[in-house]
Amino acid sequence: MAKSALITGITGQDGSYLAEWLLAKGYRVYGLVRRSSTSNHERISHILDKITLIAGDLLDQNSIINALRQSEPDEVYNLAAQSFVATSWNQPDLTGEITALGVTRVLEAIRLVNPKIRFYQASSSEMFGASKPPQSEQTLFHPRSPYGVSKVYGHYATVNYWESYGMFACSGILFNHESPRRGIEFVTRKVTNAAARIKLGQQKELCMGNLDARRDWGFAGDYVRAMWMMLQQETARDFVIATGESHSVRELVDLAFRIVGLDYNQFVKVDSSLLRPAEVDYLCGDAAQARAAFGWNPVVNFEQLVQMMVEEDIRRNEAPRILQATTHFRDDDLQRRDTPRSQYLVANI
Ligand code: NDP
Ligand code: GDR
Repeated sequence: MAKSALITGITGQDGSYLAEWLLAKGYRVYGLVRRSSTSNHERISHILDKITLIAGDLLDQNSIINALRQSEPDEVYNLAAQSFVATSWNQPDLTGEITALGVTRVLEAIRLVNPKIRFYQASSSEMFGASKPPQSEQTLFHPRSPYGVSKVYGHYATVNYWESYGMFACSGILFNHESPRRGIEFVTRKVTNAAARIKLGQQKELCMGNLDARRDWGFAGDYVRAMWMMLQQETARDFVIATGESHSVRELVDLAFRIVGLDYNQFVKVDSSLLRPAEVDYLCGDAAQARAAFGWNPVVNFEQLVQMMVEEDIRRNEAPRILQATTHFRDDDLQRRDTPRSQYLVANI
């Protein structure tokens, strides 16, 4: 019988790529989605007829238990989070509720419903924070934001359920990974979208924060493969997933503007209000253990990633604006597999 997986955070960047990957592997795919007054299924609109959405929220224990009972999954991928680091200083309480305690709620639901379910937790290189590169599974955690602190909680909650109950619970410590589906507030999309819009004459300048921060940026499509591979191992174990190459935000900006034939110095301004209260200066991951254990390697490099994102942002900004229609549906409508719910209207506004 086909395996089944439940993805929390299926409407996000990683959730959409992971759902595609699992469908291609023959899984029955379920996604936990929270209620929203407008539809937010853009990233999964092309697979809505192949997946089953279940209404629920990481803030609500019962809804997670219900989702597990309905989907009867072999594997749970906990990707849901308040994932934007900058927002975590403005909403530390909510970030902790979702990104930290939400992990306990999912683990506890699994323990109650079926402790044999395999569990993947989306841990983050933000947990390393101030620790010097290269960062590996042996590097000390020193988080620098309420988000990073919450991810450390989620990481150790996962370790604890494995140690306490022998559950197959593990974490991927993933470094930054991007794609044309990345949220517009994250630095890569903000930059590639601005480069495209400035090239097309739709924007005049780009205000940025710290240009000297360094990140190890990979392609999200490569990273979801590693999530799945981790749950196919014989024993639960945590792995760092990274490219091993680090670039500054300035290098990112320079490359994106060169791709559209422009000099970033003429358009980019530093705005001190975008600087963070505490910064993670230098991330560069060492994924040697994942390479040795299951042969994981990234396929897309930094230059190809930025090129792909700039090209897609040019295409999107050139096209007539696409508006997603607001559709109203009941929770049980969400679970019908046959009807795609996202309808798109095209308008020239
Ligand atoms: P996104 O921000 O794109 O997606 C986050 C998802 O979480 C969305 O589907 C969102 O739903 C959902 N969500 C937020 N709050 C809740 C809630 N209370 N209940 C249920 N669902 C909720 O993140 P990414 O796809 O980029 O990242 C996936 C995971 O990996 C996150 O946990 C992130 O912290 C972690 N991570 C990401 C890295 C990266 O570089 N992308 C690197 C390392 C870790 P909605 O659409 O309703 O907002
Ligand atoms: P990060 O990603 O905080 O690493 O977390 P983000 O793209 O937001 O920032 C990367 C670096 O760029 C600097 N920066 C700016 N960032 C944003 N967003 N906007 C700006 O204008 C700007 N100018 C400079 C930031 O200061 C930072 O140093 C991401 C998220 O996906 C997390 O969920 C995930 O866990 C980590 O990556 C790994």
